[in-house]
Amino acid sequence: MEKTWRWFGKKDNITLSDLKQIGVEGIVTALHHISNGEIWSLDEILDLKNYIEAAGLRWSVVESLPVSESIKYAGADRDELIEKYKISLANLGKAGVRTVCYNFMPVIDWIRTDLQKKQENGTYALYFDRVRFAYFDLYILKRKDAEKDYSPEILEQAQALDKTITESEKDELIDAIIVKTQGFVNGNIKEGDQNPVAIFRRLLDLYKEVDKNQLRENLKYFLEKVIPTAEKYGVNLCIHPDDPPFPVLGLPRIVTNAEDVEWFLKAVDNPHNGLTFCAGSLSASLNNDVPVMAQKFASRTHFVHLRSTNVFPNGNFVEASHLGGRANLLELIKIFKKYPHLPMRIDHGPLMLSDIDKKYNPGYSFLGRMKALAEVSGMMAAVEALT
Ligand code: DNO
Repeated sequence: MEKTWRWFGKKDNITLSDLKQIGVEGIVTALHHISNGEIWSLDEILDLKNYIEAAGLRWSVVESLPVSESIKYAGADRDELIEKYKISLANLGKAGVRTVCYNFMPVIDWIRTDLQKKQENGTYALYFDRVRFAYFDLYILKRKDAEKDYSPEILEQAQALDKTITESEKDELIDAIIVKTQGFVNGNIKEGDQNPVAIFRRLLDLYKEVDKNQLRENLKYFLEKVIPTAEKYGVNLCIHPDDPPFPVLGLPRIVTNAEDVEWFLKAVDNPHNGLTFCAGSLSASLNNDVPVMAQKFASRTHFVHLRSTNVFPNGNFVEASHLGGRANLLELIKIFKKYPHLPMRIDHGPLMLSDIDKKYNPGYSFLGRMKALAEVSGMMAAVEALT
């Protein structure tokens, strides 16, 4: 696998020469300044590509070329947006940037309730707490009929939380779930937006009539239109699994388990229609055996995210060390070893040491990811030598 790193563009405080020093080979990035739904011009793509190459690196993967909400819920302007998406894909192919990650999760890109959960060793990890999430849904969002989606125990614990939670803790929860995790990945809500909860409610409303089958149809419709362009320009598209891989906020989910991936790969059975194998996302469901899934889908995997989680008996999960947790990265490295050019990035890392006050995007601090890259590089070297 090729060692890549998610870099947020020229404004990222982590520079390309920093990355060169720590053994990164390829860059994962996006034209973050272009709004969702707008065309990525060849000039803009080439400008960034040349900048990356001048530092002795290559632009290996686009993460993400975002899919507009209207394509996901089949809004009136979806065909127009799909045409723009095809132009961006063609421009990427012409520029020689040939791996493109995206996701098809309605409204919200990825979800955590706690962005700095203190760990026993003093570092901080990203965390998902079922009660705090239910609290957000029931007491902050006040989603209609939400109580039907939770067990009596969770409802009771959420009610208890309501008695103790402070206003600033509520704001922190809103910030974690729908603001800080979203803006930097070209999501729907950014820091500074007024009344994010109201924006979020309006977005959820767009999916009132969309169930899982309808979402699958909308994805298939999109793929049938874009895959021929991807094929023509030699681009590999790779969908990112849903994070977390279980139902949230009454929204349909699209890629959560092996059955979903099988459906997806068959829906448009073309090698350019592939998967981002995000080990961390998939590992957060106890129903997923991550190495078994990797074995099954390796040949249609175009991009790998290495990360792991620990899932607790109550369903809460925490991001684990890259050497531990239930994703089993060592096994994954053995499986993906067959593909020397397959881009792999370290996904998230612990927040630690002098990075704590540096305000990196959640999950994307420098030292924690550098440590994880060193651990993964060690595992890769051992697998190479011993198998
Ligand atoms: C968060 C990531 C997501 C993911 C995008 C892919 O750290 O898992 O932002 O990269 O959803 O489209």
